[in-house]
Amino acid sequence: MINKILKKHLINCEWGYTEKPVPLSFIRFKKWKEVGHQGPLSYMTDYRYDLRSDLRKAYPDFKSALVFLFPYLDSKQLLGRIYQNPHWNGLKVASYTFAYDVYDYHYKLKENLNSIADELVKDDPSIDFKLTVDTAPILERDLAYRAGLGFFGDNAHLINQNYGSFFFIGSILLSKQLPLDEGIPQSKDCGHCTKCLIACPTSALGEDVDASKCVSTFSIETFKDATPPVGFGGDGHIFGCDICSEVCPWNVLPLKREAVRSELSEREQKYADFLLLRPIDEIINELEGMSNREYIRFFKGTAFERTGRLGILKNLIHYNKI
Ligand code: B12
Ligand code: SF4
Ligand code: SF4
Repeated sequence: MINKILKKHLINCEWGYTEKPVPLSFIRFKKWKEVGHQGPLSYMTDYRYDLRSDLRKAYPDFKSALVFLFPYLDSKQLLGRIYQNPHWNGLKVASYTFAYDVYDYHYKLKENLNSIADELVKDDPSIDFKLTVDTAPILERDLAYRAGLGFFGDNAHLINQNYGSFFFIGSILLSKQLPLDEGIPQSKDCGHCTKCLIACPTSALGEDVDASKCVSTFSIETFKDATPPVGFGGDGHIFGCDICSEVCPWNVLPLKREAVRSELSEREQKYADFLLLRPIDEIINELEGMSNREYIRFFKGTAFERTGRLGILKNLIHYNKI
């Protein structure tokens, strides 16, 4: 039954199953916090820090989890095409922002997970569940690792042998065990490669990710003016950063397999036109002339809503200074 439900709802998605509530890498998270690598991400170290040590702290009824990988290789390819447009202004955005027709993945994944969970409940009304996509205080990469969905690369990503690392992780935590085999955690398979460590523009990668240096932290998680990490903007990324995934050999084949679309949808065109296909000064002028409310209206439901007008403006102004 469960296999039937999953087959019906998931095209092009890998999933795994685990009954283990305790992360295998909490000690790494602890070290990360101790050396201050959370930088300004206070939500990682406040009262929610300890909740990440055991899934039962965030969801006391936990008995098992279905974990899903949702690839966004198509938006990576699409942005690659946009960057070849003769009007491209040299700016880059993380490819997850253009996934799901430029709708925020949090909503899209939850819709998808909800429809699966609803069918599980129909099948067994006594089952309770909780959906988790990014924001819950759990170590999601570790959960996917426990579900046998990949290994940890030196870029800290969970890497899946079929899909590489351009995917989101979303899960359904359940109050019952299911008649499924548990995934088996996979050992690291980076060989002698050090590409991501060398390519990171801000030297944020080492034993872990120093979030205070990561371009993503500055450009997506910092809403007011701040000093950018040394190396910011060098390659054009002004909203998130794809570099440590882009250079990873595990992404070469999955990207090659992905068909490249020639037409952009109306929404893709709208946001590409605004951010990527006109002079940067023009964007800055328009953002400066907008009210915060107008910005939110324009970017409603997209990943760009997160930083607000001032957050993205700060990224562009710092980019223009380099
Ligand atoms: C905070 C956060 C960030 C912060 C901090 C990043 C970080 N690495 O911690 C910032 C804003 C910088 C960020 C950036 C990005 N993020 Co982010 N982020 C998160 C969040 C909310 C928490 C991550 C966390 O717990 N960090 C704590 C540190 C210590 O954990 P970590 O770096 O992931 O390292 C773990 C593993 O690598 C592991 N590990 C490493 N080596 C080894 C070896 C062994 C043997 C073992 C057992 C474990 C192990 O141990 C660590 C602890 O679990 C998660 C969602 C979630 N709730 O989990 C998304 C999440 C990790 N991010 C995600 C994405 C897509 C990104 C970006 C690619 C976005 C972008 N394009 O800009 C970048 C990539 C940066 C990078 N190299 O990690 C995805 C990752 C998908 C994947 N394939 O792994 C997640 C899971 C969101 C989601 N639901 O899809 N992110
Ligand atoms: S996302 Fe960019 S800045 Fe952050 S660790 Fe990866 S390469 Fe470095
Ligand atoms: S780029 Fe190389 S070292 Fe980095 S995660 Fe990929 S395989 Fe591992």
